Amino acid sequence: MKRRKFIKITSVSAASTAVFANSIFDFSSTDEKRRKRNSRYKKYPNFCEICFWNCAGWVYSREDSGVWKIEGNDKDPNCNGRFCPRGTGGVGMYHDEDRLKKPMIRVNENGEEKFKAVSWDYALNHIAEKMQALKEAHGAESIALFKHGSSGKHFDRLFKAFGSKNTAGPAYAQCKGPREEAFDITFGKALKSPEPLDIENTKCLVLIGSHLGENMHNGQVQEMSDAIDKKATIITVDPRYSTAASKSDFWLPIKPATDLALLLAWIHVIIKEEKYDKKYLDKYAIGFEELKEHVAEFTPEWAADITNLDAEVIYETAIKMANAAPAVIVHPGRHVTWYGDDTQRLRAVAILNAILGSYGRKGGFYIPQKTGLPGYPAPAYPTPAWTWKDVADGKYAFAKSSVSNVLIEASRPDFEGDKKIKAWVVVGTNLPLTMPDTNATIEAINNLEFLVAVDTMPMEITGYADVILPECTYIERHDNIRVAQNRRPTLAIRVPAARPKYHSKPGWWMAQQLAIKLGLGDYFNFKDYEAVLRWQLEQVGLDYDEVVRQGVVEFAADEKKLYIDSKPDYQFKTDSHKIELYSQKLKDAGFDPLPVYTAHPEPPEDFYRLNYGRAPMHTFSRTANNPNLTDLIAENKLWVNPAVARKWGLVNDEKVYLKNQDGVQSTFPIKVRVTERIGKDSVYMFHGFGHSNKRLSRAHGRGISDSELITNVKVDPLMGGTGMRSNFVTFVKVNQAKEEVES
Ligand SMILES: Nc1nc2c(c(=O)[nH]1)N[C@H]1C(S)=C(S)[C@@H](COP(=O)(O)OP(=O)(O)OC[C@H]3O[C@@H](n4cnc5c(=O)[nH]c(N)nc54)[C@H](O)[C@@H]3O)O[C@H]1N2
Ligand SMILES: Nc1nc2c(c(=O)[nH]1)N[C@H]1C(S)=C(S)[C@@H](COP(=O)(O)OP(=O)(O)OC[C@H]3O[C@@H](n4cnc5c(=O)[nH]c(N)nc54)[C@H](O)[C@@H]3O)O[C@H]1N2
Ligand code: SF4
Ligand SMILES: [Mo]
Repeated sequence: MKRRKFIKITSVSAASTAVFANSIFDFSSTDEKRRKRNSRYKKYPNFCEICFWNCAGWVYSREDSGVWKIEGNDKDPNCNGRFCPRGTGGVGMYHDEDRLKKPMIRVNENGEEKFKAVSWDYALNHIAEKMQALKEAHGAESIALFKHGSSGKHFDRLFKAFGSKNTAGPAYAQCKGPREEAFDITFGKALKSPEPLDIENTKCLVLIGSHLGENMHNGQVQEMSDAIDKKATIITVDPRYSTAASKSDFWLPIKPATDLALLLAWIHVIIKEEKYDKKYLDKYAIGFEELKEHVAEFTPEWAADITNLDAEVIYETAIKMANAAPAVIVHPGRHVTWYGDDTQRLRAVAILNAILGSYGRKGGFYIPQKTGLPGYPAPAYPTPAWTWKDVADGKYAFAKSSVSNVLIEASRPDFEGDKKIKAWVVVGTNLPLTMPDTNATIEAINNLEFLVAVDTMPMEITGYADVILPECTYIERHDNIRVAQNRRPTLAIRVPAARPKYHSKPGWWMAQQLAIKLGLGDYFNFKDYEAVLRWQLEQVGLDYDEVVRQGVVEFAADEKKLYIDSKPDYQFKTDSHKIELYSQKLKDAGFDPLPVYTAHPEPPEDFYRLNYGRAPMHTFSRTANNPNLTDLIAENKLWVNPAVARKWGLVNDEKVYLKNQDGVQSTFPIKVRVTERIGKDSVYMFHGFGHSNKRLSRAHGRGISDSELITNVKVDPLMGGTGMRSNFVTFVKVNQAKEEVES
């Protein structure tokens, strides 16, 4: 596959990308010069941990001068040899002088709480003793593990051995959970990551709030860029004029929270005009007649009233999709926890794709291919007495993964159930900025008996910990082999390119040492992680050293398996073995078997809906202090429509505080950016800023954290996802805030 340029973000950030690239890599030099310079460094295979696309690449490093750069591996289908700016800036995570350096424990000296540096042995003994005592007093289940990213897997093993399955991450109930369940209900299979979207071959791509280009899902952004070159129709539905909207043939500036009405109207048009894939549905689907009847009344005119879109545009875009079918993708999105009825909205997305016949078809959704590796041997794991499901007590029956917010509920002082969570181990997730309603998270934390944070940086979560364990970065450690789904199966390996800086250690080592101290060493019966990887690869006939030389191992793809056309007897993994347009399963559980639009509250007068999204040059809160990336964007700004700015007398770069519908005011102020790209009913900001940990020298106090203003959380009754977009804010001018403090 050829290398492609990324879609330029905006003229400003594109220019800064160029500056950034030149300053680190000297892209301007000739290939010959680069080859010479590269040859002075040793290259080590890795896969990027700056986001969960996990692109495979090479880290260039030298014993004397340390880590120099990281770049994509040409053989990797997740990145095709190109990293995004965050990925190339990833070396900044290694170099960041604010990194956690030593294990620390919270002590109380003369009435003052402080962190004290301790030895690894001391810190780990302390944790093991606490875990053992909690297990004896309340059961192993009373300790929860919150995790995100590669290191979480090592602690997962520890927790299974210890006897707690109360492990959860934000990548489900705060992210793609509703989508996974909607696709599972409809097609019998969750989409997983990278999403198997055949954007490369599509003739029509519909983005509903997926802000590709700002959301830098590497391979998808590259394929979208290609699709645009190949004149595919791009339809973007977003209340904000996003980067994707600016590259689209149709931009539908929908009224926020009304997407389900649009989706139902699109289904209506395609059925009414008999543009659906009749042959495909006859063969593969059930419930078409019920669907047809259900959407009969959802005309474009009906939806136009609700969505503030033109009925003609709704009609025209439906026909465009149908004419491209089956080479059409109504993008399922990723961060989809918006309004609490998200699984139903994503059901409508799944149904729309189904009637277009795009699932399992060229230019639509391909059937991903993946290989496996045997797990490293371990004794049988004990069965916990209870899990999050018992806490939820029948709620969220459609959740197939653990729901983080349920475990947080069970940690709160006002939790009345008998299955209480008493302690957390938090690995690679910054819960105060990640979970909606920061204050509620902190209340839960304050009620804990014990909190361990495993992180690379001093973050909000580490500030609340009793013990902080400094992990080395992905550049300095081994981890599990990446087994990614894609058009062809691949494996990618991560090996250390440098010794861990300071006194940091890899996550696998911490989990192993804790296991030994807890008498669970049999579950971690290996010398080091290299030995684990050697063993695993050997089982499938691969040689570790050769895999390290290649970085990525590709397996032959079975082209026939990619699309279902070549398998006439294809069976879906639903109960009926068919695509379930109408869901009896939902009906039996007391939910709408077909998606129904319900109106969501609107902002009161002088309030604006709080909209948020991705900073192209950052990943959540994890990169906010990265020296390479703060060079590009150091803080978030508040997008305000010019009419709203006029009304409030706001000007560009003026700082304001925000106050939400529940009276919660932001800790820091944010600079205003007056722009036509956001409507009059909303304001917009990047998520991941507004850090309150003073040890983040570049990120502290820069911008606002959206999470603290998201106090109205609409939980999805099907699977527990936390809808975060029903919050409204108003402006508090800086001098007004001062007056309030003084009076
Ligand atoms: N308000 C709001 N909340 C959101 C979102 C939003 O858009 N707005 N997005 C949601 C989504 S989609 C997701 S997926 C989640 C993401 O939520 P998180 O995964 O919690 O994301 P981060 O805020 O980046 O926190 C990651 C933490 O891991 C640490 N870290 C980075 N690398 C390593 C490592 O190698 N080892 C260890 N041990 N730690 C490491 C970082 O320093 C940081 O503290 O947030 C969700 N929450
Ligand atoms: N640069 C960068 N890229 C990332 C990440 C990152 O941190 N940084 N994180 C990654 C992760 S884990 C995830 S989950 C994905 C998330 O990426 P997406 O799934 O694309 O994210 P969302 O936050 O759902 O989408 C934000 C967009 O939704 C629009 N929007 C807001 N309200 C509505 C509405 O009511 N209707 C419609 N139609 N649109 C609306 C916003 O204006 C914004 O453009 O990004 C991934 N990519
Ligand atoms: S998309 Fe960018 S940040 Fe994410 S894994 Fe790939 S290179 Fe890293
Ligand atoms: Mo996510």
